[in-house]
Amino acid sequence: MESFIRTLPKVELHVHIEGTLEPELMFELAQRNQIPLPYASVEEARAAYQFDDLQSFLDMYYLGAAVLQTEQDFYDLTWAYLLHCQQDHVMHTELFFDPQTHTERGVTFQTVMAGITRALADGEQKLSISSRLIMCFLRHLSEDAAFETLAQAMSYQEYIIGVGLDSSENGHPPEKFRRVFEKAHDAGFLTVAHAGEEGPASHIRDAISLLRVSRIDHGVQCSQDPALVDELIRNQMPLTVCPLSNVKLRVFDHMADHNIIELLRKGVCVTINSDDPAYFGGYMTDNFLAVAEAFEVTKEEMALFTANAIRASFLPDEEKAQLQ
Ligand code: ES4
Ligand code: ZN
Repeated sequence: MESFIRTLPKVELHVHIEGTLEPELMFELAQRNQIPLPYASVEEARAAYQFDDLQSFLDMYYLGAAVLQTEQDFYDLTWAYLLHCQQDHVMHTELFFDPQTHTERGVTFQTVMAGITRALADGEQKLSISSRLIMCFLRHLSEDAAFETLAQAMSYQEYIIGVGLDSSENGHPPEKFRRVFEKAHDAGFLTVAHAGEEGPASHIRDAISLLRVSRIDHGVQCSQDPALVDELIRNQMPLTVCPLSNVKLRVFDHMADHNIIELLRKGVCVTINSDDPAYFGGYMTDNFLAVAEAFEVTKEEMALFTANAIRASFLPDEEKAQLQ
């Protein structure tokens, strides 16, 4: 099973590029840009990655992202992630980026876009890894700030396939961004949203009905509402589940308590993803292995995660067919 999983072709649909910043690169960029870090060493940074919940992680994630300043920094970050994709047999990836994390610090939207898209173009050319980019609004910031960010994205529609919603879920329901998502839809963006990670199942229902999402990011709290699970099965609404993330952020106490295999066997279109691999202890292969170790699963079931991810991807049908 282990060697089967290592070479299994994979598709990633839920990864925050800022969450792929390994401590080694964080220190290199901190030095390059003269940014102070609260850690004395790479080892000390890694040791600090113990979280009680989503917010305790987000505080550290925004702190780490502060070392990202130049176009080259965003290139280096994205290229390092793509090398992990190559190692893990990831054929296609759909990445999130959080422009507000950077524009709030005075780094321009253009700087962020230029660095990420240059690396993704190299990934396509040199590594044959296809990709799409999804821009996330930080839900702890205002509706107005999201509208401003959407306005900036309008000039980059060639590079941004959709918009999403991330950061602190509790206290910031989908409803807060209904009008922003309406405008994004009108402009031709696809939409996704983090929902039912820590927050209630009602956030999943509201993301579907109010934000008209094509996928739910996480969505594991759907089990609180059996009628919702039935609807997810009927509609084949994809869930981009992140197993190691959910254990690190204490959504589930142990991997054996996770509901991903139960949902898969019921017929929900669940996928496996890495979320913030530099902080949660692993990339795609590590997430697949963690699931296979915690449950008695067949190779067919593990391959079904890839088949689901191909189906749930934002690629045109011809390109989906080529991945199968
Ligand atoms: C995130 Cl795990 C998670 N949840 C919500 N927002 C995020 N941003 C980066 N990682
Ligand atoms: Zn996420």
